[in-house]
Amino acid sequence: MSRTAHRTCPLCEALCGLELTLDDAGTITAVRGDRHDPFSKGFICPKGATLGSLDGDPDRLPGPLRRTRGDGAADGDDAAHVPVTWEEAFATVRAEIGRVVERYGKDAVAVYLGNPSAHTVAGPLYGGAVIKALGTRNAYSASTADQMPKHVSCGHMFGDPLAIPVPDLDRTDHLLMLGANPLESNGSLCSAPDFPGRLKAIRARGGKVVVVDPRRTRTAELADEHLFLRPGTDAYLLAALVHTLFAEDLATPPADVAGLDDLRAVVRDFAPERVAAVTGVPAPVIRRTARELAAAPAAAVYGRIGTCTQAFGTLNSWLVDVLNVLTGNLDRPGGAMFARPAHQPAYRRRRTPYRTGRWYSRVRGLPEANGELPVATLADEIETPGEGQIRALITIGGNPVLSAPNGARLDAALAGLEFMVSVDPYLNETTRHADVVLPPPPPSQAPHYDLALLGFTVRDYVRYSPPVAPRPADRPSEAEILGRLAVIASGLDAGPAALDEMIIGDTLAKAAAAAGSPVEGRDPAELREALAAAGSADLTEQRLDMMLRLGPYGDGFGADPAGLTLARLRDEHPHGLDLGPLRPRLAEVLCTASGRVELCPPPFAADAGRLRAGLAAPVPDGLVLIGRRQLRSNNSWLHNVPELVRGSNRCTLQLHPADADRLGVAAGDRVRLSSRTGSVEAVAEPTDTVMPGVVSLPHGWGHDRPGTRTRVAAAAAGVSANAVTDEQEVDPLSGNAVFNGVPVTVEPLGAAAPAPVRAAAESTG
Ligand SMILES: Nc1nc2c(c(=O)[nH]1)N[C@H]1C(S)=C(S)[C@@H](COP(=O)(O)OP(=O)(O)OC[C@H]3O[C@@H](n4cnc5c(=O)[nH]c(N)nc54)[C@H](O)[C@@H]3O)O[C@H]1N2
Ligand SMILES: Nc1nc2c(c(=O)[nH]1)N[C@H]1C(S)=C(S)[C@@H](COP(=O)(O)OP(=O)(O)OC[C@H]3O[C@@H](n4cnc5c(=O)[nH]c(N)nc54)[C@H](O)[C@@H]3O)O[C@H]1N2
Ligand code: SF4
Ligand SMILES: [Mo]
Repeated sequence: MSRTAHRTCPLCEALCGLELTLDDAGTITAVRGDRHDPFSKGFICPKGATLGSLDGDPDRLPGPLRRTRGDGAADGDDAAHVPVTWEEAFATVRAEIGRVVERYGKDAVAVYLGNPSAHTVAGPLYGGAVIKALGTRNAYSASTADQMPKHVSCGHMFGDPLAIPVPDLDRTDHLLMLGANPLESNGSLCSAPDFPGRLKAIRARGGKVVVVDPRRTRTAELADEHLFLRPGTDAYLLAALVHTLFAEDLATPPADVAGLDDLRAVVRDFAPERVAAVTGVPAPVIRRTARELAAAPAAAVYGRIGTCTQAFGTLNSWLVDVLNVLTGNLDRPGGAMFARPAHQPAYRRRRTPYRTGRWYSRVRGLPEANGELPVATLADEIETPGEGQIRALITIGGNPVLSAPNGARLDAALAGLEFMVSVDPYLNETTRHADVVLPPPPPSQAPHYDLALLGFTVRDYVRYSPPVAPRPADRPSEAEILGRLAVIASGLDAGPAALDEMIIGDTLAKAAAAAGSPVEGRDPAELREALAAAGSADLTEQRLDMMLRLGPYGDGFGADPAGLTLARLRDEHPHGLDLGPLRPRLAEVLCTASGRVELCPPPFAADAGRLRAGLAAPVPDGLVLIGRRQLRSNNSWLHNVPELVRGSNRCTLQLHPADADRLGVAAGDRVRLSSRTGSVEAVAEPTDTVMPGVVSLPHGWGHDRPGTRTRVAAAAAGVSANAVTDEQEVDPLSGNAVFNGVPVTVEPLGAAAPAPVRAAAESTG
C-alpha cells in the first residue's frame, strides 16, 4: 500500500511544497510538486523531484562512526571509521571536548555551520546554542563564503543584519539583477518558488528585467537586457548609477534618510565615463540604466552571490540598497520590501547599535561580523601555533574542504586537529577527518520549518511539515543531536531537555516583560503550562509553537483566539498558509541609533577609498576565474544522487572562444587551471556565454579523495574550484571570501585522454 504525504523541499531557498508517495516501509517512491501549496503552486525542479533518491541513498550513514587513530589507519582511509553506538559516540565527544577546553581554553574549540543548517529546523534552533555554550570566539559558517556582506550592509543601513529587503517580484515593473542566476539557483535571499515564472510574468505585464553578469546565463537570456560586466567591478557600476541619479537630479529619496550629502560626496568621482573602462559597461548604457530605474513606476535592484563573493562585497550590497532608497523604492509595493515572518515577534528590537569587529581573528586580525570570523581564515587559526590556536572542531552540515577558499589547505589543516566531530549524513571530503560522525536522520524523518528563510519570502507565507516517516526509536533527531552537543559544550551534566527548557523559560519571561508584546504582564509559568497543554511532547515543536504564538499572526496565548498556533498551522493548513503580499513595514524593522535609514555609514564611505584607487589603476589583462551554479547540483553534496550527475551537470572549464583560440585550446581538450594557491585539470568548454578574459568552473566538485563513502560522487568526481581560489583575499568589511575575479592562468594539455578514471568522471554529465 502506498500513501501520500506533503512537506516543504529542504534543498534550496525556493521552499517548494512537495507531494511525496511513500511505501509501507516509509521509502519515498515518487515526488511531485504540491499543487495545493499556495506559494509554490506545484512548481518543482529536478533536485526536488529526486528527493526520494537522496532520502534513500544507501551511502547515508545509518548510525555514528568513530575514527580509529594509529594502528596503520591513516587519515583518509575509510576503513578507519567504524560504527559505534550513540552513547559511545556522545561519550567520546564529551571526553574529548572537555579535555581540549580544559587544557587549552574555550577558544581552542571551533564550530563551523554549513549551508544545510540554514534549512533544517535544528540548525537555527540549536546551532547558535552550541557556539554560545562553548563560549568560543572561533565561530565560522558558510555565511562568510556567501552573504555576509549583505548582513553587514543591512546592519549598518537598517540597524539589523537580518533586515534584508527582497525584490517584490510579483508587483515590480523593473528588476535590475546583479550576480544572480535564479534559473539555475532558484533564488537566494529572495525565496520565490518558480522564480523563472515570476520573471517571465514581469515581462508579460510590460515590465523590464535587466541582468548584470560576466556570463550570459539562462537568466540573462530570459531577460530584456543583459550587461556583460568584468568580474569584481559591480561596485564601480553601482556607484556610477548612484552618481547619475544625483547628477541628473533623478534621486527621490524619502525626506527622513540620513547621510544623503555624504553619499553624494562619495560617488562624486564615479561618473559613468570614468567607470566604463573598469567595468566594461559603456557610459551611455550606464546612464540609460539609471534613467530607466528612476523612471519605472516601481523598480527593485537585487544583488546576490555574484556581488557578495568579491573584494567589494559589502560596498556592492550597500549600493544596491542605496539605489532602492534613492529611487523611492525601498519599502514600497513593487520595490524592495521586508517580509514579515510568522515566527518573529514584531515587538522585539535590537537595542545596541549594529557593529562588527567586537573581536578580531588571532592570526590575520580580521573583524568578527555577526558573531563569526571569516571561514577564509579557519586554516590559519588551526595551523598557527600559540595561545588560542584551534585544536578541536565541530562541523554541522558543512563541507568546507570543498566550499571554503583554498580548500586544499584547509583539508591539510583538518588532518592536524586533535579532535573533530561532524554532524553530517555522509562521510565526505570534510567529515573523513572527523573522529566522530553523528548522522542526522534523512529528510523524510525530520520536521521542516524554514526559520532562516521565511524572513526573505516575496509573499508572507508560512508552512510547517511534520516528519512524513517514523524515525527508528534508537535514532536521535538532529535537534536532539545538537541539543546534546550544546549541553556537552556547556560542560553541564544535564539532558538535552535542559537547554530547551532554559530557552523557553527565558523567551516567555522576556515576552511577558516586553512592552507591546501580546503576553505583556502575563505569568510566564502560566504560559509555559499552556505550551505543554497544546498537545506536543516534542520540545522542538513546543519552541516553534511558542514562536508562532508570540509572532505577528499568532494567537498571543489566547489574546487573539483566531490567531496561529503550531497545531492550527499543521492541521488546518497542511499545504502552507499564504499571508498575503508584502506590506510596507520599514518603521517596524528600522533600528539604527539615529532611527533613520543610514545611507552613508562611515565604514562604507571609508572603504570607497579603495574603490577610488581602482579608478586610476590600469585594467588588468590576465584571465580571471568565476564560478557557476548548476541546476542539478547543490554546492558539494548532491553529486551522490545518480539522476543528478547525468546530462548537463559537468565540471568543465568554460572560456571564451577567442581566449581558447589564443591559447590553442579546442573543445574537449584538457587544460590546467592554475592560481597562486594551486592548480586543477579540467576539460575545456569554449563558449561565447562568458566574457573574453573570464573563465568559469562550477564549485562543489572534487570527490576523488580517499576515505570518503559517497560512491556515486566518487565516480563522477570532477575537480574543486576551491583548489584555485585564494583564502588570503577577503572583502575587508565582512571578511567574506572572494570567489569571483580570481587571477588564473590556463595551459593546454592537449586532447582529452579517453581512458583515465578522472577524465571520464569529469565528462560524466
Ligand atoms: N541548483 C543549485 N541551486 C542552488 C545552489 C546550487 O549549488 N545549485 N546553491 C544554493 C546556494 S548555497 C546559494 S547561496 C544560492 C546562490 O544563488 P545565486 O546568487 O543565484 O547564485 P549563482 O547561480 O551562482 O549566480 C551568481 C551569478 O553571479 C555571476 N557572477 C560571477 N562573478 C560576478 C561578478 O563579479 N559580478 C556579477 N554581477 N556577477 C558575477 C555568475 O556568473 C552567476 O551567474 O543558490 C542556491 N541554489
Ligand atoms: N568557489 C566557490 N565556493 C563556494 C561558493 C561558490 O559560489 N563558489 N558558494 C558558497 C556558498 S553560497 C555556500 S552556501 C557554501 C556551502 O558550503 P558548505 O555548507 O560548507 O557546503 P555544502 O556543500 O553545502 O555542504 C553541506 C554538508 O551538509 C551535509 N548535510 C546535508 N543535509 C544535512 C542535514 O540535514 N543535516 C546536516 N547536519 N548535514 C547535512 C552534507 O552531507 C554536506 O556535508 O559554499 C560556498 N563555496
Ligand atoms: S527549486 Fe529548490 S525548493 Fe524547489 S524543488 Fe527545487 S530544490 Fe526543492
Ligand atoms: Mo550559499
